[in-house]
Amino acid sequence: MPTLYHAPNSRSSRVIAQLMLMGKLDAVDVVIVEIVKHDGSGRRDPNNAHPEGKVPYLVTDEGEHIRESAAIMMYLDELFGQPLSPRPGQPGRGSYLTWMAYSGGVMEPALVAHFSGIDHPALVGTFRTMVEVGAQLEVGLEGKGFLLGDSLSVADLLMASAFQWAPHLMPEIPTVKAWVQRVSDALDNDGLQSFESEALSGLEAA
Ligand SMILES: N[C@@H](CCC(=O)N[C@@H](CS)C(=O)NCC(=O)O)C(=O)O
Repeated sequence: MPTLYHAPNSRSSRVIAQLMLMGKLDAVDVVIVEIVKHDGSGRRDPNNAHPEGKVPYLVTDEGEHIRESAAIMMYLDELFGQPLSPRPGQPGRGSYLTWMAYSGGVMEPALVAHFSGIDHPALVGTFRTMVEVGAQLEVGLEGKGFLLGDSLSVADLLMASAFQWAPHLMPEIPTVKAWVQRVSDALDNDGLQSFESEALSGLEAA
């Protein structure tokens, strides 16, 4: 069974949401760990196998170690029969890969620069800003319910998660806001919330 290192209410929560959606939460050993938060609270958990103490982190049955949300989410989707992404050669595959890479390669740096209040020419030159991210999402969602068309994919889970946890960073674009809501509606929010509460209680009791 793969092992997922997870901290409640963090970037690894989107992996839990994905596993719930696929009905595969029981097929993964979830190790709940603490992390150091931006405000300095928390701690680096010795139980976390991630070399920098981050989450999410996945160790596969073959003993491979996978870091970065996009890689972990793609791996789990593929491991469980690819219910949430187009296979190679299928329509939407290129778009899927694009959004998965764009999430960590462009959106995350732009998002962090935005909420940190950093406006440096090198950052803007390399990643652009949240204005361009919003515009890309608006174009990508034109005439579609989800990023790849009518059905939800891992790309939606990954890309929308940033705005689910930080609604104040959501672009003021009706199409984008409606899509984030659609993605939220597709998730088992009650299930996720009770999983996270239980995980938090476990950490507090330890
Ligand atoms: N790009 C990485 C970011 C991972 C990341 O920064 N996770 C945060 C949790 S939201 C973390 O583990 N922080 C603890 C730390 O930086 O020590 C991913 O998406 O997997």
